[in-house]
Amino acid sequence: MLEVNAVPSDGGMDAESYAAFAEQLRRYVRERLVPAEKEVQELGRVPDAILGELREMGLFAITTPEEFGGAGMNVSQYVETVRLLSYALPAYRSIISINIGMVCSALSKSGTPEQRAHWLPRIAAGDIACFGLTEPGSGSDAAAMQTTATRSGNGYVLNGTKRYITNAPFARIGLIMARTSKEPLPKNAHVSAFIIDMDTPGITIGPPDRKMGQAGSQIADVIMDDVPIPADALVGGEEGKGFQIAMQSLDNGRLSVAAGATGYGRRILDTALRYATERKAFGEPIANFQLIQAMLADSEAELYASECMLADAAARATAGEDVLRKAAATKMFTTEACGRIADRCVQVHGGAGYLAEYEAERFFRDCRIYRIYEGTTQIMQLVIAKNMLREFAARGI
Ligand code: COS
Repeated sequence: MLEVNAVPSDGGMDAESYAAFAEQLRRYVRERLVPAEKEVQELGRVPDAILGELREMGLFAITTPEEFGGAGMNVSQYVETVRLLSYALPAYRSIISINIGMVCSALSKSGTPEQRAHWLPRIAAGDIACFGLTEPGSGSDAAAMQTTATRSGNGYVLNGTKRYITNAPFARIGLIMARTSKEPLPKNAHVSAFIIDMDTPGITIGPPDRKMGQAGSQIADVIMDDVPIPADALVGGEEGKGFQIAMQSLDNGRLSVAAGATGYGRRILDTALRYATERKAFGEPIANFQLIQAMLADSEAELYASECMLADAAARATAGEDVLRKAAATKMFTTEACGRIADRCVQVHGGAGYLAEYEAERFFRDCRIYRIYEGTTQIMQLVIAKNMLREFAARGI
């Protein structure tokens, strides 16, 4: 059973209000979101009634500063909130986290005061946002994007296609990365970030992609054909900052994916535990058998390690530390661990684990993407190693 953890309150909501919010969320997840999972999967999206409740509870505004109508949570509180939410179907995290974890964090860190005042209250009020970095020809190699933002009159014109864009079918706001220079520039300064209204003429959304798991979370192409946008859509008001802005959002997004994998991992382990105590073989519950216990114990140890890494990386980010390397390490470890836990959950279920009728099969499919999106495990390895080597070169032995 997922407990609410004590989290640092520095610079965020006061500790008592956060604890009350987290306890309310923990109950809501169990009593409302988990029972509604079947409906979300069948509908293929989070129903409007639940979206309304999430808005009502302020979940779209958890990290928005108080001056713009939000709760002003710090990174630790945000990450703990995502972990608690992720005890239920991943579609709930997807719809909240792209808004607040990626778009809101990019605007809060890098937006001009006017951009913050215009967009943050909209996100806080529940307008859904999407994050446009990946393209048909560039995923891990994000800086090789082909989408262009060409100066035109007082603004820009966007052309290109973004792919696998979570929330695109419902998004009203888009953070779109595009080239403002045809030639690649050092430090990827050919990339700029733009914050736009998704109903701008020239934008079309492809049909939702069919995928392996995470039913209820939708991804689709965003196709931009001569999309006119004003000059003040340029995030931070300066060209060339888009790659940095995207990478900073990804540091936050990677902690959110790690929180997703850790929260869902706890749900998966609880399900395996329940099944092991209910299912009988050789005249007794299979939980009595030591080889089943080994799978449960390995999963518990890995989840505990995940929870500790997540809490530590988030606390460091809350304290203002640059967590690039730790966010990558946390994303890598927690998502790989979640995959192993889901695999063991299937194994504990035996033949039933292979049937769609049991949740184990769905968990196995749902968590596979954690190791891929917002940076694959292999990209996490590169980020960790590059930064270790750089630090070593700077400090010597
Ligand atoms: N925060 C702030 N700035 C950052 C940053 C971060 N986390 N990471 C990079 N930058 C900036 C820095 O200015 C950096 O220059 P320095 O390293 O000299 O400071 C510059 O960007 C270039 O960074 P880097 O050299 O690491 O860029 P590369 O072109 O080598 O690309 C990878 C690095 C492959 C790690 C990057 O493209 C990446 O993370 N790819 C995965 C993309 C991804 O996660 N896609 C999923 C999409 S969202 S579902």
